[in-house]
Amino acid sequence: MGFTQDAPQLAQPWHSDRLLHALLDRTLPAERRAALDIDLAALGDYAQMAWLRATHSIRRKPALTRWDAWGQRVDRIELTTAWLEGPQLTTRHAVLAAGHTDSAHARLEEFARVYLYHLASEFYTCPLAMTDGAATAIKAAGNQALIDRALPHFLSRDASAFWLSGQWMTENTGGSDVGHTETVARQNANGQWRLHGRKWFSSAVVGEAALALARPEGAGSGTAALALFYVETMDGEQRKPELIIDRLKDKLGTHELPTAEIHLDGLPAWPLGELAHGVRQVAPMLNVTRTWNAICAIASMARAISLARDYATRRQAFGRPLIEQPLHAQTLADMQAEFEGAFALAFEVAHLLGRVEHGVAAPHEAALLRLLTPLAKLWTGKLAVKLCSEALECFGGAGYIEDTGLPQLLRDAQVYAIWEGTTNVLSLDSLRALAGDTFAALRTASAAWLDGNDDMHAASAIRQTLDAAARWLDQHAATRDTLEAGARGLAITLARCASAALLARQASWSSLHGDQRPAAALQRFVGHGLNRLATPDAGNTSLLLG
Ligand code: MFK
Repeated sequence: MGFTQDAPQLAQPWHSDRLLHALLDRTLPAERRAALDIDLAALGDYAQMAWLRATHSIRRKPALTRWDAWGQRVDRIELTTAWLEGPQLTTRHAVLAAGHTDSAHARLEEFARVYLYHLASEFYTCPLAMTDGAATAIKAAGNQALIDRALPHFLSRDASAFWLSGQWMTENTGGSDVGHTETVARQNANGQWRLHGRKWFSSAVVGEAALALARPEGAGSGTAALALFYVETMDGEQRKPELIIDRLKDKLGTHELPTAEIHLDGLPAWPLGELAHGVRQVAPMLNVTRTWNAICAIASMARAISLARDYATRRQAFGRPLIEQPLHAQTLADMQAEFEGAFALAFEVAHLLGRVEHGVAAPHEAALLRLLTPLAKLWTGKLAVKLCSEALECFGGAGYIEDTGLPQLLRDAQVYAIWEGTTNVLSLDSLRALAGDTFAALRTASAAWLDGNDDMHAASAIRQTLDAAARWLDQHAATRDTLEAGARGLAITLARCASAALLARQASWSSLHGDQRPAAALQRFVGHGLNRLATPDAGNTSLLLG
């Protein structure tokens, strides 16, 4: 046989991840940092094994069997191997439990695990994210009965006691505009609430519980009249008959994730709090799942770059390895710099979440967290698609071939920009977050992150871009349509400024420890430009769309 090309090899994701090591070394007290090693090493081993397993086996999808041979409705879903391994693995390594321990570092320690585990999980992280979000929303509601009932299961370190929770919001009437929710909650004479309606995207239908938005019978229309309910889906081993799975979705990616369309036909439900303002009550859940989204998006970028970089050392073209080809090296370095910015932002959101939840945040940090959460979600979602697409090109034609395992990276990455709110929905949410003095919080934080960094060019570019963004906001504050039309440019500009300032903070620390690579990433990231502000021309838009 003639020439055969070496396949890309995945280095052990924890041992080879200099960014995650540097972040945890910088941030965590020594004893907490050391205690993390066992779980992170095990999750890294699992990730490496799962990549090998996936590239050596035929990919499977979950299958729904609705009726058994004797005519009994069963709605049984067969899951893929990684999903079957999920409960054992994640409870053993405390993936969710770690985020709810009594420490300001809890969320950082949780999301370090999520980052390493995500791709191996085949998006079992999706229902995990919702379970984490449900635990957070139930705590925020202060509903003691539900805290006692559900949290020991959601946060269990024992697979046999573990429950997954869903997040049932989306309906085909409303989509992102959940104010159009048609699911109705009816209360019977005994005081028991029951839900009746149809949920259009249920990503954790195999779970044991869910939080669902519904309109109490007789309540008015719109968002404020919705209430948030807790439901359980199982009677022992059997799914409750009031929960009917209509079908599994046929999706572009995330094939292993059994996303379902469901009917609720009187499913018993318990309100989390007041029988209104359900979106306000579910917001803590949304902000947690959006953080998961950002961390999982950077995990996809890390995987794509790791494989592309390894391949560049193995593949010879035009007389030398790809990594020695100037344009190929340039492309990889550009990807690396963008990824490092996104990594810094996503993990800052995770760490801030822990600090705010444990009451140790500085006064401006709660507002900062509120703003950075949608910014991180929307920008990392877009960037994951771009970098995974670029990574596939790094393999030439092989990147387009299914059984290399590479196309799945791109297909799956597309979901980060869509679920949990599209880029535009999140851009509008960042406008909501900018109400009040949130912009000042970003300035205060950026100044602190830049403190001690000697890259004057980067510091000045960040300050100038923040000034330009503040002027843009002032200029358009009174014209809502212009503000909304430019919201994406504003959001990405702020995300890039925050990321650059965070990169500067990491670069200062790493330089002191002899590593100049974060400083190089900062220089290159700023070189790509921070300012994405655009002042929309409404006349031009309507001409083009006319
Ligand atoms: C592997 C990664 C893991 C990821 C898991 C993925 C699971 C995927 C499954 C899904 O895709 S689930 C569906 C996801 N759907 C969405 O994310 C909904 C998208 N729509 C929005 O985000 C809308 O902005 C939203 C429905 C939240 C609000 O729209 P409205 O109807 O215009 O509500 P309004 O009146 O602006 O806000 C209601 C209240 O919520 C307000 O508070 P008040 O009642 O006190 O005035 C808002 O301030 C508050 N609020 C809204 N968003 C908030 C928030 N508060 C805090 N944080 C937020 N993000």
